[in-house]
Amino acid sequence: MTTSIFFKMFNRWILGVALTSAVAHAVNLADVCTSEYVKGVLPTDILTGVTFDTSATIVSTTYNYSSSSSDSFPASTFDYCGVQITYSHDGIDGDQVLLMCWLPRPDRFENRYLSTGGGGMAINSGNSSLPGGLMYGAVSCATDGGFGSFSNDADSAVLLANGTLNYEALYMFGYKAHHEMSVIGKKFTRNFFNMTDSTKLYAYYQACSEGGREGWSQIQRYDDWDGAVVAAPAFRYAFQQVAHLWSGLVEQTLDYYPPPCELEKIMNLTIAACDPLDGRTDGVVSRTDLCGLQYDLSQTIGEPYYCAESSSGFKRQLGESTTPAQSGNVTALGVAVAKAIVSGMKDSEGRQVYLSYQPATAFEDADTTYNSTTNSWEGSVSGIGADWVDRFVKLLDSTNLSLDNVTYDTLKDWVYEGWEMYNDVLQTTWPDLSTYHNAGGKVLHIHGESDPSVPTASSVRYWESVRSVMYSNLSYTQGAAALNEWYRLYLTPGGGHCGPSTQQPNGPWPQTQLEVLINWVENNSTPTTLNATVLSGSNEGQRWDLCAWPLRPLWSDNGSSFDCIFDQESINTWQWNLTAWNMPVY
Ligand SMILES: *[C@@H]1O[C@H](CO)[C@@H](O)[C@H](O)[C@H]1NC(C)=O
Ligand SMILES: *[C@@H]1O[C@H](CO)[C@@H](O)[C@H](O)[C@H]1NC(C)=O
Ligand SMILES: *[C@@H]1O[C@H](CO)[C@@H](O)[C@H](O)[C@H]1NC(C)=O
Ligand SMILES: *[C@@H]1O[C@H](CO)[C@@H](O)[C@H](O)[C@H]1NC(C)=O
Ligand SMILES: *[C@@H]1O[C@H](CO)[C@@H](O)[C@H](O)[C@H]1NC(C)=O
Ligand SMILES: *[C@@H]1O[C@H](CO)[C@@H](O)[C@H](O)[C@H]1NC(C)=O
Ligand SMILES: *[C@@H]1O[C@H](CO)[C@@H](O)[C@H](O)[C@H]1NC(C)=O
Ligand SMILES: *[C@@H]1O[C@H](CO)[C@@H](O)[C@H](O)[C@H]1NC(C)=O
Ligand SMILES: *[C@@H]1O[C@H](CO)[C@@H](O)[C@H](O)[C@H]1NC(C)=O
Ligand SMILES: *[C@@H]1O[C@H](CO)[C@@H](O)[C@H](O)[C@H]1NC(C)=O
Ligand SMILES: *[C@@H]1O[C@H](CO)[C@@H](O)[C@H](O)[C@H]1NC(C)=O
Ligand SMILES: *[C@@H]1O[C@H](CO)[C@@H](O)[C@H](O)[C@H]1NC(C)=O
Ligand SMILES: [Ca+2]
Repeated sequence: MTTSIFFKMFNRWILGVALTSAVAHAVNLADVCTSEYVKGVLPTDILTGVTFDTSATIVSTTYNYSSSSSDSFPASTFDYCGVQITYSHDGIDGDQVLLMCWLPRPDRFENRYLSTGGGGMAINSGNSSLPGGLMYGAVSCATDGGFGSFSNDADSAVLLANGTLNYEALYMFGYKAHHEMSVIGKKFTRNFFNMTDSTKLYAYYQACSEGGREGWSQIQRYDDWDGAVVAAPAFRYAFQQVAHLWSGLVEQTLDYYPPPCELEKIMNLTIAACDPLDGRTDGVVSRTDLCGLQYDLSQTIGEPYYCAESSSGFKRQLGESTTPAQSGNVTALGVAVAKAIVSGMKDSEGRQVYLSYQPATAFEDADTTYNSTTNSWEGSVSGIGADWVDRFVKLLDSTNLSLDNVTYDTLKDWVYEGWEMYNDVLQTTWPDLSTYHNAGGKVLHIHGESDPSVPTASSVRYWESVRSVMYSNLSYTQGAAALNEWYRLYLTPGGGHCGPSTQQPNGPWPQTQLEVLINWVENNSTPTTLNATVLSGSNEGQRWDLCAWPLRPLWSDNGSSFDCIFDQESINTWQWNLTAWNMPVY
């Protein structure tokens, strides 16, 4: 037996004794958080076609790091070893991918690994998602996707020149970078902590929005994780990004650019009218489906609105004019714009192209801007929608897409082009999750019911696609029950995009989502309902137990009891019939 094998076995023996006798001769963070130790445990042979630049490894120790409370995890304080890993893909000149991993103190390590993701067009959230894993004893990592640095977004890397895609960057963004990070991060974790092959390393994922899409890109292909929290995923990408342009195009087509205050008033009145429909008047519309069935936005016509003058610091610095005070009465045209937005993208023949935001949601994509030269409100183009059409559909390095001459059919064409171009890489709606499911993987899928950026119905549509594809031989109720054994979807009443909404601050948010997932995976404790809490405002700390789809919430006994009920008529409102297509839209 060679010396090194002897040492490995000896170490395992020592570790085994330490674990069973629970008298660990504690290894300090300082002992192992050194450049030499880290370089020695990098898993340099784990992936074919990948070469590590070991010498570029950066290692640093941080003590008493204090992480404040966020929407996705509570506050915590911990020590960690920060490791930046550098690797490249063989055969690509100048290629360089960075991973940032935070490793817990050895006595705080709980045999867990966590991958984290990005938002918008970013594949990471800087270091800001890493504390969410450290607090549960998980090594936590983020990737830069190979886009040049942790602060470079994918859209800055995806074009080599006008007309020429950078396919490596595209596929790294689409799904490749996350798979590589999980494979490397898990093995690195095992090596760093001297885990024996027979010791289980629990692997997790947690992210929202684009990060939610990234999560699904893995769940649809691999079995790298035991569990994943995916919130408000920006998937069905070709539809999702073009849909951001719908509100602006509705205004242009109806030739009415409502002052933001007018749409805000329509939303406020909708929230007030629909709040009690869920059985409790608490400022939260827990049943946007009942709102859509029972409230007609026309009832807001003629109601007076007022918003004081305002300005953002940014605009002030540029010496631009502030947003003036706005007052008036809600107009029939304003309501027509709001109704067209809520009824979703249609083509020129009125056929449904895509689904939309729920009633009682902010009209974020519809924001007009004030022109102080003409003293009038002008349309603006959604930045992320423009970015998508310019760079990914037209392949032009430009971000000033204009809606001039654009019609409802143009949007439909852009959806179709993007769908065909990126069906295998960014669309991210593959509905057969057998690989992940057969390996025992769990999914906790969360979506704010009043999300103004990724339509809540988008998540419902995907859950239903998975149910109908994977359990096609079962009845609706049986299929739903079978799916809920391992993939559960929770809509969060009053919730906005990746957190509580400012318009319904009494609404809850499932802050301890990762802890719930860990308990489900490691202790088989199924979250029949999902623990959520009101995170601010007058009801701060109030506990809610969120219902798993397809059950819907309803307060009874004058708002004292919160039930989860089956309501077919409400479920139907979430099932959009996309009649513009002769292809299935998963
Ligand atoms: C971390 O905080 C603890 C408790 O406040 C303190 O005892 C310890 O000295 C601190 N460690 C460092 C390295 O600052
Ligand atoms: C992320 O964490 C690492 C390790 O502590 C640190 O070196 C780096 O500066 C952090 N990045 C940012 C943007 O704070
Ligand atoms: C792993 O084992 C090595 C000895 O081979 C030891 O130096 C190191 O401290 C151990 N690492 C941990 C995290 O316990
Ligand atoms: C909408 O409601 C919010 C919260 O009550 C309030 O701050 C805002 O001024 C209202 N907007 C309008 C246009 O009335
Ligand atoms: C709004 O309606 C009220 C009556 O309800 C009317 O007195 C007022 O002039 C209207 N304001 C505007 C700006 O049209
Ligand atoms: C405001 O309107 C004027 C006149 O139509 C136009 O020239 C100018 O570009 C507009 N300003 C902005 C910021 O769009
Ligand atoms: C790429 O296309 C955009 C939009 O047409 C144009 O503004 C830009 O100058 C082009 N870039 C190059 C390098 O040709
Ligand atoms: C878009 O931006 C490019 C430069 O990036 C410029 O050449 C072009 O004129 C702009 N187009 C419009 C419609 O503003
Ligand atoms: C819109 O169409 C008109 C008439 O065909 C044309 O003159 C104009 O250049 C077009 N605008 C854009 C931005 O394509
Ligand atoms: C339905 O199909 C699944 C997957 O193919 C299979 O495991 C299950 O036994 C089938 N159930 C019935 C009732 O046929
Ligand atoms: C529910 O979540 C809150 C924080 O949002 C947490 O304080 C509480 O311990 C959790 N309850 C359970 C039973 O997990
Ligand atoms: C879609 O069609 C089905 C069957 O025709 C119907 O039950 C459902 O209500 C429709 N959904 C919507 C949102 O219109
Ligand atoms: Ca309510």
